[in-house]
Amino acid sequence: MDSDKLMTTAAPDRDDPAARATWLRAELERHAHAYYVLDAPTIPDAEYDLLFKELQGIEESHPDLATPDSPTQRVGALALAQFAPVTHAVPMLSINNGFSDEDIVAFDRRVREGLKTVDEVEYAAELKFDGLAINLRYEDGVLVRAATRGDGSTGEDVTANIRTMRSIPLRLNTDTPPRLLDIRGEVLMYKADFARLNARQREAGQREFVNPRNAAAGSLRQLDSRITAQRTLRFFAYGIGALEGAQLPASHAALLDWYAQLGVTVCSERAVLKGAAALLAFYRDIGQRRASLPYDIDGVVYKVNQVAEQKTLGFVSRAPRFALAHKFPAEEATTVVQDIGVQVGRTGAITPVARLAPVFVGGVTVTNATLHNEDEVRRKDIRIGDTVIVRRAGDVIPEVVAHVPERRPADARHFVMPCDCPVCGSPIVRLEEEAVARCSGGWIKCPAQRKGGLLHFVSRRAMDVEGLGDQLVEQLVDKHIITTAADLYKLGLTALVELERMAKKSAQNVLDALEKSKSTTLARFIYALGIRHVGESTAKELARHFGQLDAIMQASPERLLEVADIGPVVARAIRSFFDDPLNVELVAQLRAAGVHWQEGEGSGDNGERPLLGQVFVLTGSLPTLSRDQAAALIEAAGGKVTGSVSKKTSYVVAGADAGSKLARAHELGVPVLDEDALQQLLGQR
Ligand code: 5U1
Repeated sequence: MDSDKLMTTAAPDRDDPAARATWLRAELERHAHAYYVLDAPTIPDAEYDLLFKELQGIEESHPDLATPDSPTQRVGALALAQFAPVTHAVPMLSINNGFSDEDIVAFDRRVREGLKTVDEVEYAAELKFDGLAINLRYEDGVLVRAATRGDGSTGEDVTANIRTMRSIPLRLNTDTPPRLLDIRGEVLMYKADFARLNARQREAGQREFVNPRNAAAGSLRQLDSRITAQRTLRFFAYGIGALEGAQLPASHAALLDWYAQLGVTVCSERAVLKGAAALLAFYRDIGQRRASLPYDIDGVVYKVNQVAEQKTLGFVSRAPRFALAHKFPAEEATTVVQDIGVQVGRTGAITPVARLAPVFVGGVTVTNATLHNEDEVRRKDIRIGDTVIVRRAGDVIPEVVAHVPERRPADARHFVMPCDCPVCGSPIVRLEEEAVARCSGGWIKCPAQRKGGLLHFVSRRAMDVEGLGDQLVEQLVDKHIITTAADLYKLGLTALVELERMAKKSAQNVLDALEKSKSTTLARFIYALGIRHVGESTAKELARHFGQLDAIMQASPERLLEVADIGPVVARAIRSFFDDPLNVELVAQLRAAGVHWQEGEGSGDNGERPLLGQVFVLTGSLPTLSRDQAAALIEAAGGKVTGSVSKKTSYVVAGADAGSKLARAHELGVPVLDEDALQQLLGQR
């Protein structure tokens, strides 16, 4: 591609469809080339989808403007010259997208019309992986070629690289292999492998990857397959191309089961469902668990399950009529950095924050995104004025992922870390061994640290004081009504009702919540203290090991090191917290205010943990326990709670309205417990 194809021209008005269509084609071509060929995306997928839809709309309403070379008429972009081209025996098609419930209902209606039926249609539902589509060719059961999708007709030969992937069998697990089998699916990188790879890249002073998809693409399209071999890539099969010498299974679900028998990985997050309502329930269930899946997905896919019905429905120009990708709100979007400010955390950590032109991402409008720390700003080279890719995945704080080099204005400005805390004016210091700069004021001097500490203390997983939010804490600190967490328990109705937006009823609710919070657990109390490096699970381990607060407060670093998961840094942080007389005084005041918990005998070791090694999945509403309570009981007994059902799941605990997880448990033969059975299991302790 010549370099002037990389230039952007100004967008013509929408009221000039001919010029607009020409411009859209050039834009889409340019972005597709960057995405498919260069692995250097210039816009997020969602923006690309919008441009594509707009062009499709123009061509539909003005058929005379449609051209044979339009991106709507073909799939993807050209293959790179360095890899040998491979012509796919059966083209690798694309898939149509749906975004709203209405799109899914309309898809289901079209399918029923196409099949001339009023009955509910059977669909196979699965995940839409955010990776790279690949064709694996097996001849007489032996892997002979692997090719990327390329433009759908011709891809690139990546056999040498694919062979390095342990998850892909070099020979199919059967004595009667088909003469020819083209297996289609996605190569991707797990989020944890991506984080590890980027850490290695950073240590080696090499370029980091923007996201797991780019890392997977970069790894697969290495000319030196020894580099690919060092990267952990995975494969999930979801389709078929050519097949000779075997009977095609009668349904999509049966095809995937066959693949699994042949030793080819298929994802367990799939279901056979009837009708549009069940598809929407599947979408919502996966959407809720999206952030906890080990890999990135950008939606779910519905396919008419019966192959005979798929054949009846056939294809439109670039995609089958029997399938639809139901996309999630994009987790990445581009916007402009208007300024870079700093935020002071509860430990005094100074976090640079990008102030953004408002952008809709991950289902909400985002105006601030974290830049983590000074080194990150330098490493990612983010400047004021840059156009950046912002990511908001699940409930995670939005972050700036990367800047778009081609959109950097000439007057973009560097971020400068301030010398003094913007909140209390104390000097900002950065210890040599730390990545983070901190306000040196401590909570005594710095209201920001005080507010952060108090908000942490009252948070749901700590003392769980309902109704004490940001604005109330802000007022209480700014008006010097409280300084420490112990002061919270001295609050009275008179002080509270004088605050802004605080009616008598709400004030009484806050006081009731504070009173209720006094009865807590040792683990919650330790976590609430906000000791550096002591998160929820370390607090639980400390409570379990020592059983009593005084024992923790007096423990030497050596004794602390005996606790599971505690290393020298954490041990030192705990010791230095309790060496500070102000903290000892705080604990005494909290106890004097009536904060209490059941003290017990510490196990002194890893204790009796009857559910150790057992993996639980919770689904539906249990009659008496909330999910958090059930999870806490399981964890206290040594069990682990995860979000999805697999062969590794020991038990599924199901309540009312349990959804696809229960179906999956039955499918895999995983034992299902109700709340009573769970209590019995716990009661055996
Ligand atoms: N899971 C899945 N992803 N995916 C992507 N199935 C699937 N099928 C596709 C694509 C592009 O295409 C076929 C429907 C042709």
